[in-house]
Amino acid sequence: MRHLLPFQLTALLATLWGGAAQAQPTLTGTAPRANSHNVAPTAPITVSFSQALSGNSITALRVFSTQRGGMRSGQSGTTIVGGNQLSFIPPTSWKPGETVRTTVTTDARNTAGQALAKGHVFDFTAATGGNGLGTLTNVGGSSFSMGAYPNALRLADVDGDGDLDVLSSNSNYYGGTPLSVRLNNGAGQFSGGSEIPVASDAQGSRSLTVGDIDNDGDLDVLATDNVYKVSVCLNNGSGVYTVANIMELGTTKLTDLELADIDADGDLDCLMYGAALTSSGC
Ligand SMILES: [Ca+2]
Ligand SMILES: [Ca+2]
Ligand SMILES: [Ca+2]
Repeated sequence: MRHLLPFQLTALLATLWGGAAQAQPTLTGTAPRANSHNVAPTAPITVSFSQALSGNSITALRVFSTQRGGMRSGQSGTTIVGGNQLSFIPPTSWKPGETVRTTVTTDARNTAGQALAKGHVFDFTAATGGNGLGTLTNVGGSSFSMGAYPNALRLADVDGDGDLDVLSSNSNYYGGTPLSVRLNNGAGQFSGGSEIPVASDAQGSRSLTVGDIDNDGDLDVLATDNVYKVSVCLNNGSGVYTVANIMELGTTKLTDLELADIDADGDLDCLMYGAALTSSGC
């Protein structure tokens, strides 16, 4: 039998080591950290990985505002790859107290083309202003009309002008319209008479949620009736909504719903609850 000399063995091991498959990249940290509160209004989002990323990994970072601009990344701001970090720099401040939802998808790849093993989702909350003591002061203000008997309210900048507008799901015991939108003039005064004919039963619309479900940079609306229907309303960017779809979920007697990227693939999914728990992709 022929024996390998020591230098020959060393060369063989080096060859084997050099040919071994590189591990997939892993996510090692985020800034802001998941579930952080009091995040600075203009804070960038930075995700760190175990390896340097390829340049086309910029599509892996998806940033969803719940109050302004909907899908921020890819629509506004700048996403950059730098070594083992992927960052998003917002062009406008986060809204005070808003929840920002972030997904890192498996589009993140190392320079050898290997994908992140699994997607990752994290949220943070932007800092609020004021004195931070929870003291509210009545400064007067004006009243305004929504549809009759609102069941639920949401604040979001639906027309993209930088101020928060208001939406309500309404009962329609007396024939009112089930979903109302009122626009802010920037000074906290609301006007307009936009009424959206979402699906409703005898008790109107029970609840609503806001998110950018078509990834075009504006905030869309999902609204439930009181039984089993969910209306999908798409925004034209100016706060004008069209009912694009009505989902029928069976006899679940819906109570509330929420949008979040449940499967970490970069789009918002919808979780609804009522008499029975039902989840559905949007
Ligand atoms: Ca607005
Ligand atoms: Ca949208
Ligand atoms: Ca998803």
